[in-house]
Amino acid sequence: MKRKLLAASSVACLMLCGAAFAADLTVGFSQIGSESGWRAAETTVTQQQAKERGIDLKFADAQQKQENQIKAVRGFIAQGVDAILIAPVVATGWDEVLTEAKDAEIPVILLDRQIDAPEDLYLTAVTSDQVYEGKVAGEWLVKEIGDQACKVVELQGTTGSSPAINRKKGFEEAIAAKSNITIARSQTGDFTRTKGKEVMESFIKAENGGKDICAVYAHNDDMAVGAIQAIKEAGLKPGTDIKVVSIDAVPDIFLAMAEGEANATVELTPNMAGPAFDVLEKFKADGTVPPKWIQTESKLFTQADDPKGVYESKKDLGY
Ligand code: GYE
Repeated sequence: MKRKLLAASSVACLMLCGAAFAADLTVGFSQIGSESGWRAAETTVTQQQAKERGIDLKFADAQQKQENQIKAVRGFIAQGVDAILIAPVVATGWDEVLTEAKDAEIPVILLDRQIDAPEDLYLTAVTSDQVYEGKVAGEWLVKEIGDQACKVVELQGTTGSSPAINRKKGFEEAIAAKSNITIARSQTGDFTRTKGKEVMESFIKAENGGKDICAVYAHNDDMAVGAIQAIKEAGLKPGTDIKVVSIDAVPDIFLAMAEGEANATVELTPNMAGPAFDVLEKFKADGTVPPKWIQTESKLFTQADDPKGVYESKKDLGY
């Protein structure tokens, strides 16, 4: 009788324990901070995704500092979590702490930014192709401007972060063959509205009150929104006197587009955690090793794409 019960319970376990195991995962998430609307949405979506899957998510906000991220990751290792998600603020300086996670046999998944480290130090990275995003933005401008002479000012993302490095590179590649388009000024606005506005004000001052600027390329929408404000305060028309192209596709940029004040954006999904948890659950259940890079889509939106409608469809999605 006892034996039968045991046999029956192990069959039941075979069927259910896998699912229960996946449902019992504890995952640490080292988030960068909340510098942008996109970042806030990513945090919300990650929390929603964890909840839906019964994952216990330990959240740590690094307030833009890599040292805080390293501390958080060490904390997660000490707690013995089942996996760690990191949105790495900068690309370098990760080898040591990732080796510690590897030694503790805790898989690490990178979210939304890439790093310069040996690939065996993390399970996978869920990101967009950031060089491509820059290219899409640059190609849009090339088409828009034609053969007109065009001085561009660039608002870079956080210095040393993979999106800042790659979005710059992609844009430069797209305009390389066009001698009429030049990047006159380029500076970091740290992915925030406030700094985007500040830096744009200084660009405007330096470029004949903004009259010499033909377009602003911002590495994210938040900086573009800040720049739009600066352009208006200088008495110029954003979207017309100065074209505005950026990346992320957050709801607010669609409002600006609907007003004719922004011209184009490249969409970045805030749902990096969904694909990350999918592969993590498989990895934990049967050892399936995911590809090193899970690439999310990048789609161009312009004023022709019903910005008001897109705004309505996006505004409740955790932004
Ligand atoms: O585009 C920006 C941000 O890491 C790709 O980080 C991400 C970027 C995103 O805060 O808004």
